[in-house]
Amino acid sequence: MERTLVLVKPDAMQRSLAGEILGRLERRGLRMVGLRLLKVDKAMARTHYAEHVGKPFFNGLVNYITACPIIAAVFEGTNAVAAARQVMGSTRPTEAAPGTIRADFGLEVGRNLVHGSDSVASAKREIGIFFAGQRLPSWDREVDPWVFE
Ligand code: IDP
Ligand code: MG
Repeated sequence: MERTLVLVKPDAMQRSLAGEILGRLERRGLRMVGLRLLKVDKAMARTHYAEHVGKPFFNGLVNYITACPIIAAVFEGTNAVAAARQVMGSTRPTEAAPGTIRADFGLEVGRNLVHGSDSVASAKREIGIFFAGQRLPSWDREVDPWVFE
């Protein structure tokens, strides 16, 4: 069982696509185990995107991710890291496969709607940034959704 960090980025929030995006990941079979609405500050953005420091798009990326409240979610499931990125599609929306979030809702790499951790190690690091000190709940006692006791 893996966990991955998903961000519904500001363009998706402003376009009211949060439910659509979380819904696609949910319907794939990934389980939500963490959920937060927050406004990312510049320091948090720089920490989260540390691997991109010095790249030409870095300042734009920080301005983008800090623009308005976003949703941070942790999804859990078999190969959750790869499964979430598969639902999202390639970084550049015009190279993403039809049926993926990035292809279906956008064109611009700088407005690609969603973030997903790129490895188990990245997921661990990023969940630590967005859910610091929080105990994520477990799904170990599910009820039968069709039975009322
Ligand atoms: P990923 O989000 O698919 O993992 P990364 O290469 O890690 O892609 O890049 C992080 C984010 O930085 C992208 O999702 C996108 O928002 C932004 N980004 C990446 N490359 C460019 C670019 O060439 N121009 C503008 N923004 C970019
Ligand atoms: Mg990345």
